[in-house]
Amino acid sequence: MADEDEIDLRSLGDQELVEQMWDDLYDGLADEVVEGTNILLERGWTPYDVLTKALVEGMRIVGIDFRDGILFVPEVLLAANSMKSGMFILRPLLAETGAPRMGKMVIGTVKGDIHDIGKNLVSMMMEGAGFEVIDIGINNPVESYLAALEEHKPDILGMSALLTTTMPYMKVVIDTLKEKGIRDDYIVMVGGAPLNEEFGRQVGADAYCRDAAVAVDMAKDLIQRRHNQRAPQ
Ligand code: B1M
Repeated sequence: MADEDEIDLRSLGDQELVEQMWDDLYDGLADEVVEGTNILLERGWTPYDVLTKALVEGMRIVGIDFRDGILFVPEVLLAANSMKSGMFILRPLLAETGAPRMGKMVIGTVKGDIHDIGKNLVSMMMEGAGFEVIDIGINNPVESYLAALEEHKPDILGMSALLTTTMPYMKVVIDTLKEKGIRDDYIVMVGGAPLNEEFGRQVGADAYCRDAAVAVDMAKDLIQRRHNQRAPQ
């Protein structure tokens, strides 16, 4: 009986398929999200379009119902895992642009915060744009950031936060860099849904990034400016 109810994703037009993928992501159906991702790629969609129009938009819808108390943590976790299954397919495709090496970034989600989808997406897009990315994961205390900076000597430190309760921790990290006299050794970029430009300025970051595409543009721009500043006149 269940088989009869199953939708043949290949029989759907592009828009219908994308909308079905939003539903499948909402329902946490990872296999279906993977199949939809593959079908769109076979139809010539760019990995970036699949990512933004199918997966990110699907997660935006999940976010609304989570906020409104229609979905709860277990369901949202399943949705997040489905999204990650789709991202797993897109990651190598986004990374294989053959772009020249642009610089190095250490990125992590701040202490107290376990949201990682946005951070992972930024990592993928940065890799695709030619950056080397060291992802130190979630729930990072200042010590983890310091250790990663010391070990990898990146050009950029990226921090992500999705909770209003965890975003102030970015200031703790930046203030610690200042205390140690190493703040200006790095470009500091911050992002996450509850942040904005004003917050970025207040905590002393070099840039607030609304999304992953903006993060890439900002990173390129700031690296270029640094090169120009350091070039002999
Ligand atoms: Co959480 N959660 N969650 N959650 N969750 C939010 C953030 C929330 C807004 C939902 C809501 O109420 N509408 C709300 C926060 C409210 C607030 O702070 N005011 C919330 C809450 C309350 C919670 C819990 C407290 C729930 C609970 O336990 N009762 C709990 C907290 C756990 C913790 O961290 N300690 C919790 C747990 C979870 C799950 C584990 C179930 C799951 C996370 C799974 C995972 O990440 N592996 C989850 C999810 C999935 C969400 C929502 C639905 C989706 C987040 C997401 O992945 N978005 C989210 C609702 C929402 O954001 N609308 C919500 C998609 C992603 C692509 O977007 O992360 O914004 P985003 O990233 C973007 C940009 O922000 C930017 O680029 C990205 C790509 O374009 N960006 C950067 C992000 N980081 C960047 C870093 C950069 C640059 C750009 O560095 C340079």
